[in-house]
Amino acid sequence: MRPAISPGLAARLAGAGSVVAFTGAGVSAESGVPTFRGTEGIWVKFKPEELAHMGAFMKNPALVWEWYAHRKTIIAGIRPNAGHEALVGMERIIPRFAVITQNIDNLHRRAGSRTVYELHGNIERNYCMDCGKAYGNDLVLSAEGIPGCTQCGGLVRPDVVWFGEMLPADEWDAAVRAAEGADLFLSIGTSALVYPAASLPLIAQQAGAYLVEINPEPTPMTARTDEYLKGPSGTILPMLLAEMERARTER
Ligand code: BV8
Ligand code: ZN
Repeated sequence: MRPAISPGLAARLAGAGSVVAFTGAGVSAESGVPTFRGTEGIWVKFKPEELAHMGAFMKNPALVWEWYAHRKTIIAGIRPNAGHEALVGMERIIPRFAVITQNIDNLHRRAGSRTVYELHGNIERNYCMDCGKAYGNDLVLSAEGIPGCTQCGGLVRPDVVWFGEMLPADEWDAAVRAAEGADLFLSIGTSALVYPAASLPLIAQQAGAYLVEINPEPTPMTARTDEYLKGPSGTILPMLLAEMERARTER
């Protein structure tokens, strides 16, 4: 499925000085990472809000850790896809380029993206809730049941933002600045349901950005976008990169 690139978008791809790629679970779908709200959802019997929540963790840390260990194992076994790689290519030719991701799978950094703002944390990082000691995945995946801090015996948790928790202030502030300064804002593979992240596309558009959505399905935001490219990011992002490169070589 290859939607046409409108002349308006081609012109913006050619001339963009500042581009933001805002990504959600859909950009990792073609790497084999299940999305949250798709039919093949991670654990269809639970809603993310029921598991990715401090209350759930305090009530049943073993169940929440089982969910994260399952996701960590999936993510350890997959690779970035053509969509992640196209964003690395864009970063090389666009004067100011940033990825703002809701994903915790670290695939943008593994693909080679350099400016990546992780709004919801990173599943490869964990920390002790009592003393703050940081842990990688080796300790937590080898622990029997619930990982305990080797320094103070406290409960270790994934370094991700749960529902009801604040986003990391420095990442959020940098993301808002990037959105406000963008000529072109690409909203890629997100259902645009989770706030405050979902407010970034409209912050960008109100500050003057041309807002493009890339998703096989329309979302609650589609009607507000300047352009909607219907299709998978693994196909569409390489097309946009090729258009950017063509326009720059013809200069
Ligand atoms: C906050 C990390 C408050 C964990 C995540 C009532 C009670 C409590 C809170 C709220 C409430 N009402 C609203 C809220 C706020 C809440 C919220 O927005 N809830 C929603 C559900 C309504 N937000 C929060 O709680 C946030 N914190 O508000 O703090 C506060 C304020 C002041 C002081 C103190 C506190 C924190 C939100 C962060 C939650 N953590 N993840 C983890 O991952 O385990 S969110 C989680 O959902 C992921 O990060 C994910 O990225 C995110 C959004 O989902 P998407 O990425 O969009 O994925 P989804 O599956 O939904 O969609 C995939 C899309 O891809 C689809 O559209 C599909 O069509 C498309 N697709 C599929 N294949 C492809 C594709 N696209 C392209 N190519 C393909 N091949
Ligand atoms: Zn500790």
